[in-house]
Amino acid sequence: MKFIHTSDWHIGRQFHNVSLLEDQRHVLEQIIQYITSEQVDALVIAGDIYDRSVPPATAVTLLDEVLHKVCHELKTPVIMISGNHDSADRLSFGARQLKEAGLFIFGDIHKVKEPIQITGKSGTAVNFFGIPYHDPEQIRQLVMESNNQADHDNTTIKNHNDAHNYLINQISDVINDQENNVLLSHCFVDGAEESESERPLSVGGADRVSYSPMLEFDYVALGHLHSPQYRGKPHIRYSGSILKYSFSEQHQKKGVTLVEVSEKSQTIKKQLKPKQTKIAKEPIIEDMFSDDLFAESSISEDTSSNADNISSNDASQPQEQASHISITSLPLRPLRDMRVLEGEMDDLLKNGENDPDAQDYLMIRLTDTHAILDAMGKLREVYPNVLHLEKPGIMAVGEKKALNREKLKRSELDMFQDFFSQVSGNPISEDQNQALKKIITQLHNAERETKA
Ligand SMILES: [Mn+2]
Repeated sequence: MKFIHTSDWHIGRQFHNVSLLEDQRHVLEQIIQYITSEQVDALVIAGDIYDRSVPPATAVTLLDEVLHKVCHELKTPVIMISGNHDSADRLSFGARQLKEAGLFIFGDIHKVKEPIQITGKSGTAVNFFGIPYHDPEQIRQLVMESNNQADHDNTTIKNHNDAHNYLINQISDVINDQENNVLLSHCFVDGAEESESERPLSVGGADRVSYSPMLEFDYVALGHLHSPQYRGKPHIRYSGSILKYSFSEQHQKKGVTLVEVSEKSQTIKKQLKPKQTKIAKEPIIEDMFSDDLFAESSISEDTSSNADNISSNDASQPQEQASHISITSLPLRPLRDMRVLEGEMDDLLKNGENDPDAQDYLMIRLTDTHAILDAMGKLREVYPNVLHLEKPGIMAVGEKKALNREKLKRSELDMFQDFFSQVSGNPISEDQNQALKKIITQLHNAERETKA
């Protein structure tokens, strides 16, 4: 049984006021092609389908087109959960009716115990459980509603980890570990690597959850983090976003994950421990993480900084990937890449003329040490999608100068001289220079008086 795991589509996202809709359409078409070429049995989307809880109409239309192609034309079921950017209620519109059409939307935390079973062309069946994004308050409410008095008395939900473990315990009650079970969850697994384009789930690190309760699943399709990576075990994995959504992601390799599930062998079944009725809550203590005991690596080759916490519960687990699960990354090629270029204006303009990827979304760091008039306009003549400009060259010069009043005056003078010569085409004359110095001094005096 084969499925594609993807997440963090963020349809409708704007980047520096530019709509990425065409870029998103471009990579979503590649996912549709992979469904055909890889003979995939299901498409799994682990949340953040939309970028906003109330997405623009164009975003809704694009998702509608994609789902029509996959569910209706390719007859491939789609299983999705809502992420922290989605409105679970809005995303779940028509969910009960859409099941008939092969679209399975998990947006309700009350229904985590109800898996969707999909049987692949190979004959192997897989149960998909979905945990939509939730905050601890929602789970506190859920516990209150619970008819189970023991639950009511003994469960305190203080943070995201408690909330997540509570829901996994609910699933543990019904799971059959002789079968293949896949979990979808939109959460921040502790120790995993952040990117700049994710919206924090809560302030101050209280949003982290432990991977260890998820070890009992044959595969965990995670969403939320935009860099492809795994935590704890290779099968507890983030596919990453479909596009780079910040310049800090320029070196990440975006793609989707192809997962092939075979029947569990008798050996694996026998190795399985008797089912735990409750999973111990493990407090997360960030300072404990010193070694990367599982030697995880992120697919993106970015170095993963922190190791996850290892509990005694984990140590008894086999360390390598289970043989009935095979995982492959399939790359997505963007319409326009996101890059950072650094250099002097003249060199950048020269290179830009012959750059086959001049349409890429660019952040440019200008290293020129003098001010340049309308630098953005000049660069956009060769690189039309320069979205952000930094001037470390000028900043560096500024930093070298001590910030006493005399020096400050000089740097203002320098700036104006650069500006003047670019506008007029001539260097500033001595008379003009004297007049300028006088004005700057007057301004500084006036400023000092207002402060005093
Ligand atoms: Mn996201």
